[in-house]
Amino acid sequence: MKSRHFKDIPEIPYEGPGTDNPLAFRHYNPDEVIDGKTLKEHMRFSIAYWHAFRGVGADPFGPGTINRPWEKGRDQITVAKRRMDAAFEFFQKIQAPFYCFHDRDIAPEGATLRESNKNLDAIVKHARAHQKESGVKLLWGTASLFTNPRYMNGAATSPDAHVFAYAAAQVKKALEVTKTLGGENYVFWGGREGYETLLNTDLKREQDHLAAFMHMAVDYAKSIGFTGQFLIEPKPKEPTKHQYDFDVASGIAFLRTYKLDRHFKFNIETNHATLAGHTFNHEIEVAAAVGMLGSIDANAGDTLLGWDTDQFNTDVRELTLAMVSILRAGGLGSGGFNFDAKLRRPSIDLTDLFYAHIGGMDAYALAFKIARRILAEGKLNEFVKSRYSSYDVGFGRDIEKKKIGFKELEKIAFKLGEPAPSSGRQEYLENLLNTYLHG
Ligand code: XUL
Ligand code: CO
Repeated sequence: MKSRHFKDIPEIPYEGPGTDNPLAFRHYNPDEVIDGKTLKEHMRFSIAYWHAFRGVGADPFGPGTINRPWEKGRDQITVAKRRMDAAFEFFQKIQAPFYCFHDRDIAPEGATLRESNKNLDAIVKHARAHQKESGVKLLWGTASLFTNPRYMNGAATSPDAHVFAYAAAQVKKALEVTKTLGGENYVFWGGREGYETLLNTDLKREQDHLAAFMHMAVDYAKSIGFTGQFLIEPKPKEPTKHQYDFDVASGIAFLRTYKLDRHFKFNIETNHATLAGHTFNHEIEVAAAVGMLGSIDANAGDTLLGWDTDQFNTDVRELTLAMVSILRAGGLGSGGFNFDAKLRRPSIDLTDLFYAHIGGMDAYALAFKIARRILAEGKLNEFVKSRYSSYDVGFGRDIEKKKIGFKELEKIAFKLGEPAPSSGRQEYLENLLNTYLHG
């Protein structure tokens, strides 16, 4: 690998928990073999192109603060290629095996759809060469159906069929390039697929249109031989006041209503979970319960703020709980942990990009190791199992096997009298969790 854009920063080494080198991993040892797989293969970390390489630190009160040296130049395609060179250098130095993008992150939008497609083709060619050379792979692709003003009323849920058609053409192309680049998944995050006011909105028609759009995507993917996993990324609000894919539960209802559930799993984002009033862990469990846990957008919100702050997550307790659920569900399959997280506005240095990802990767790797210990020792699982053990035998088992009804249960209730309550032991379990986290 030629070191051009991050000359002062070496490949981030693993130095273990004792190191005082801030540009080293303390817990993420990519080459460590656990159960026949390296930690790199277990974690499947991915870098989000839009934050790491298109984020400039702008907010509603002021412009960007982050100026990257590779952004200088007039010709947009030349700049896009140079930016991608920097991105692949970063992916390798941070030892992330995957990246993710929206079509418009990697290539500039042109004056016409044809021109945009042409730009995309040029950059995809460049990406392909980089992927081949570096071994870095595409975790998922997606289309930006929310940035351009044409999508201000939504894309698939726009009241204007012309906008729907334009969005369809864009997703068609995005599916093609995701396939070309070997993308393992394709994500639908419904940015602007929602409404601001019901005064101007036909909610039923909009949801019908969204479902029709997804069926078209599934059909088209099949026709071109794209075998990646489709993922829905729920979010309750922002940019619209009400987003249709509110949370995992409403996503399941939507997918089942429109007979799409066979084709989709969920990409769960921590900050979206908390915006929906749930914990990260809750969303994972809801998806896992129906076999629809797909991938993770790894970030964190701020408990005091009501918007999507997309911060790097260093909360090992929260991540350990999430990891226990993910491992119990059998892992993420073709998914991974994608750092959909951005630097704070004053974090303007190149080293900040490294510190941020090192912190996130270490926190996830540590949580993974702790969760494995929790599951191996089995105390938590045993407690939960024994809490439900009355359903393993007798009439409890008959309830689960649907062999019994109200009449028989009434007889049992008369016979057994008042049930004896048993403790939920929450405080004991919280203490137990702390022994894994802090010894
Ligand atoms: C927005 C968000 C998106 C998706 C991809 O909140 O999370 O970046 O991850 O469109
Ligand atoms: Co996301």
